[in-house]
Amino acid sequence: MRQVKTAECNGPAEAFDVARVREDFPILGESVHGKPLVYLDNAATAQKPRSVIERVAGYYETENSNIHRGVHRLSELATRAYEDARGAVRRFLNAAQDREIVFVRGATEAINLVARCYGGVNLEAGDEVVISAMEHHSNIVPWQLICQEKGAVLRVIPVDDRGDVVMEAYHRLLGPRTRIVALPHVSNALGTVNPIKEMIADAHRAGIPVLIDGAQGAPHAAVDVQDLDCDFYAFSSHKLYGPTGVGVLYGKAGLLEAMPPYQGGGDMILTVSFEATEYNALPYKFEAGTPNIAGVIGLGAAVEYLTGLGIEAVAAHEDRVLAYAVERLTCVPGLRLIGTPARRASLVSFIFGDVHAHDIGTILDQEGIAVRTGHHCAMPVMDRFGVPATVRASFACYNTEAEVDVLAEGLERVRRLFDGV
Ligand code: 7TS
Repeated sequence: MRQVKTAECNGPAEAFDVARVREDFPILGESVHGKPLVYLDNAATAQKPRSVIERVAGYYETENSNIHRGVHRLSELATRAYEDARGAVRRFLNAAQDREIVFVRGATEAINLVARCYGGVNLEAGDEVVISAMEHHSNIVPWQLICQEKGAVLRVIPVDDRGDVVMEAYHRLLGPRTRIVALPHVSNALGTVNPIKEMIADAHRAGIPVLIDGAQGAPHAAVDVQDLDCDFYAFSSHKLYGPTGVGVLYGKAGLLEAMPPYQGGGDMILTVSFEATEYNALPYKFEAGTPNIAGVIGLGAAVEYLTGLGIEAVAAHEDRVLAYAVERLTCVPGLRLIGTPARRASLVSFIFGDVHAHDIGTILDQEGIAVRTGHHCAMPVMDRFGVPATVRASFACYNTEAEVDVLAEGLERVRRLFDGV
């Protein structure tokens, strides 16, 4: 991720062979309506490389067993593979300890866990939770729920016309009643990369912990939770080339230790009697019940895949494609970008004349192009920019400038069908 000021179209990076990367993803060979698939909906979910697909299949074929409880061989294998994935995620985030990595169902569950277990014990009537005006609903509603329960107040950092948070307003919102700040690393609706390191430091100066919603961040940038010094970092496996139904909550050990469990059940206990239950150590205290074992192991393979490509190389490649997309789309008459932030990553959102986003998406689909249309689960962002919906093209390691050209040509087809737009 870097400053996107001028577009560059330098052709393939020396260090990054996108044609070879594409061969790792079987689905990219598919046709849609007789056209080669152009998959530009990666912010919703990324495609899976063969190594992830084969790892999940291999688990079911040779290791399938429940974890942590068995003395038999298969259970040992499955447990080792599951815990190895935790180690891979720890290294990926540069967390200090494996026990700071909690496997959950996804970013949504990670945020709900923190809202309920941290917010549940730290919020009182009149306390404040600070979020931004560019949140995905999953970093709004969990906080609304806990605020309503506790009589606490949700405070919202405004976003300027470019789609950047207004830092002076943020600083004003950090007050004596602020108990937690929750921010997106990257906006799923605007593509804004927030200055999270600076914002975390600002909150910490006031003694306030920070949760980063990294659903759109972790797949596109090297994340070092110790360097960022964030208190919590949440992301989903499926946006990072891994399986659905699994995600990660990173939390500083001290904070996780002090929080009550999220759910009760097997594996999260040491001893149970009808009088009292002693909870298990981290991270198991937060992993009640049989987890998504195959999903976690698949996530481990996805992290290894991305690390093998080199997250910096992937980010540089994506930035190049993104800069080209911004330049190309800016030249399309009648097209208006929604969000022109100082730093952008991985996606562009736009409207095109007065054609409804869904119509655009349907016409593009006929050309084999997958984009997302709608409010992107970020209705307050749509309100802020006065639009009901946008078209969003979002990029991953396997996308190319040639695919951006196909998108631009698809938009010309929209123009012809809608009589000049
Ligand atoms: N936070 C952000 C910033 C997101 O973009 C998403 C999903 C989530 C949280 C929730 O992730 P989940 O895996 O738990 O559902 N965003 C999108 C999207 O933009 N289109 O589909 C899902």
